[in-house]
Amino acid sequence: MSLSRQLLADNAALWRTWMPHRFTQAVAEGTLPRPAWLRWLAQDYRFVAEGLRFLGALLAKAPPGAVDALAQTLAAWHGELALFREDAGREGADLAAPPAFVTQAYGDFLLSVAYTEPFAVGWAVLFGVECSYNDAWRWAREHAAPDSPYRPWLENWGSDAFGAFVQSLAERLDGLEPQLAPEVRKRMDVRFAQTARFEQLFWEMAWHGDAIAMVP
Ligand code: MP5
Repeated sequence: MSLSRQLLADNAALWRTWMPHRFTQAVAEGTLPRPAWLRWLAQDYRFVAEGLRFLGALLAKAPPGAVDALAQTLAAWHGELALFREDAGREGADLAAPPAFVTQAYGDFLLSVAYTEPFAVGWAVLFGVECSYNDAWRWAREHAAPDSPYRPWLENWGSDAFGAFVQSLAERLDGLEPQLAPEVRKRMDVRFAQTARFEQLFWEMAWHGDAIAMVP
């Protein structure tokens, strides 16, 4: 089994929590509560904006063959911010809202990976970030009505074009496998599983808000 498939197989139970999550299911059904939509808009904007730093730090340690792909990804993430601003302006979402706990923690996690882990581990995390969103939004796209108001977002991450981009990330990851030291391979498992966990928690936050249930 290829490295990218192995990582996905090892985290299949977590992956299923957003295929669909209640949030993406409600997106598809057109029943998403407005506060959840506004919260997701503001928090995901923040995630992508902070994610630029992750990509920049990863770019600094990229091998020559990965520089173009990373620079293009950085430009794409940056371009995506305009889509958020457009929708937030129309919908009245507050893009200056403070980060939710998980948004802050996920961004900090990404930066820490970029600075402290070998490049290959950072690439595996990037693959996890993009593949999880592709899978979540592709599910929603396949189940949404043609005139869904969320169409720009369904196309942004759920389209075949985005799927092909994720596939290119997977292929580059698989290409790194023969040179991986066993301890780097192990770090990849750890960081990829953490990425999947952050994705799950991000959907939970988008749906429920930032409240933490107190154990009595
Ligand atoms: C992505 C995202 C995909 N926007 N938000 C989360 C929580 N996970 C993954 O990243 P990008 O930059 O939008 O492709």
